[in-house]
Amino acid sequence: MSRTLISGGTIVNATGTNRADVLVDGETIAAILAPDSLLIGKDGAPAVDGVIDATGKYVIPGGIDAHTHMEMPFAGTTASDTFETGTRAAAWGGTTSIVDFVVQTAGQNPLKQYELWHEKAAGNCAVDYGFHQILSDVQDSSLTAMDELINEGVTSFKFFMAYKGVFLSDDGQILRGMQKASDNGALIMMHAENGSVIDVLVQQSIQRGDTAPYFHGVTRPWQAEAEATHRAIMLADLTGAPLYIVHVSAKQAVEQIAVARDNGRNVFAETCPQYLYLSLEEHLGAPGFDGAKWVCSTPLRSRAEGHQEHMWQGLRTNDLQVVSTDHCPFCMKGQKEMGLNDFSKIPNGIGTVEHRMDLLYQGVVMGKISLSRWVELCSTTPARMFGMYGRKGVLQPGADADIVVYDPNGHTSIGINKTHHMNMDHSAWEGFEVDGHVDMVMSRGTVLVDDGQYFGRAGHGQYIKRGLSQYLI
Ligand code: DUC
Ligand code: ZN
Ligand code: ZN
Repeated sequence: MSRTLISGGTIVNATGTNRADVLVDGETIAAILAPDSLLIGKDGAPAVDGVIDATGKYVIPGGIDAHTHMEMPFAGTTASDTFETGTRAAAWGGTTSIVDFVVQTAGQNPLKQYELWHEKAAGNCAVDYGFHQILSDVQDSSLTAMDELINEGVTSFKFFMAYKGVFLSDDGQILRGMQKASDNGALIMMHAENGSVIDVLVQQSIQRGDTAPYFHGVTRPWQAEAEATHRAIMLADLTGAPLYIVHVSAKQAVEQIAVARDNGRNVFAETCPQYLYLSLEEHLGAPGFDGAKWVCSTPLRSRAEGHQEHMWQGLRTNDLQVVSTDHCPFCMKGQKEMGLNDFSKIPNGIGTVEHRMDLLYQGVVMGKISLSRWVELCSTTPARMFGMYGRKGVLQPGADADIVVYDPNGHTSIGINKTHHMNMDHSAWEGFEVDGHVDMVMSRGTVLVDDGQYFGRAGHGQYIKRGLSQYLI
């Protein structure tokens, strides 16, 4: 088996940083070595097959994006990244594992859907992948299927409090799912927005003639998110199920989560880069139909109301524990433009899987989070939260050699004609110029990206059979 030394860098784990070399043997990390301590061969070179020079750079565990929707059927179309294109873009950006969502809608058998998602992903992924299951049709057979799916490594289940007629489960159905989870150890993930309220506001807005993308944000107000977040927390409390709120964007929702955690409840939450940087005013409110690029749910929030700064604060204080992307890309042409005269017909979603590591690194540059916290939010906690830690999310002997060499002195220009590999005809991040650069990406010992060149292949990525969340007792 081939041995590679990553030498001269500063290792960053969630627990701290230190100057050390990483010895990779085959697919795993064999040792973390004091700098330059590896035995030298007869020819004077280190006794390894290859050396990657990481001098002056950070060596971090590969990113884990725990919330993606590759080729997801949604709103009469399909997310534009396939497992092939989306995981390739992930690799370019230093993300070496994704957890994608199997979709069950009314009348569908979750186990059949799980098999279908395997068919979509197998042989196509550049990086490793796991699955969560969306349950939209809660009935006895779906609840029984939860047990079987857990045995398959699908240990987290997403419910929706919005999207009536498509994904929405009512409170009784959610309660039943949570009761099951409190028995079998599954983690309940929640899309927390009050769908009934939103549906009325949307209808009224369209009737008034307020049809532009901006009104997508106006008709999904923070109250709808905060109320649903509170309700989800109460339902979870009633059942004892652990709860993970996805894509939090409203500061009032964070407040609900913080109170629950302070009261000792098993409540966790993620936010996404779009809620840290983008806003209702500047992006959803862009001239003409441009705002459609940023139609996603939960929506971008008002900067004047301070939601973005509050998300950063939540990441710093651990009221929020994970940063995922909710990667769900749609092209403007033929997809977003379906809602040209009616924002409610714009497919919801933004593509970010490629840029999450860079965008969050700006938190370090701006002094909002530490280096270790960056790694914790983007890799270590996702691994622990979703039952992958030890193998993923940490640089330690025995772990998969999923490693990124990150250059803090590098620079990354984001945009459709620049560092963009996602299958989209635009970028939600066009024009972002950021400090730092993903120099080298290794997945299970194989170099996927090095110095601006791609060496990965569809089919390298393997299914991750996940365990139960390591945050549960
Ligand atoms: N939100 C999105 O923006 N897209 C897909 C589903 C979701 O919850
Ligand atoms: Zn959602
Ligand atoms: Zn999502």
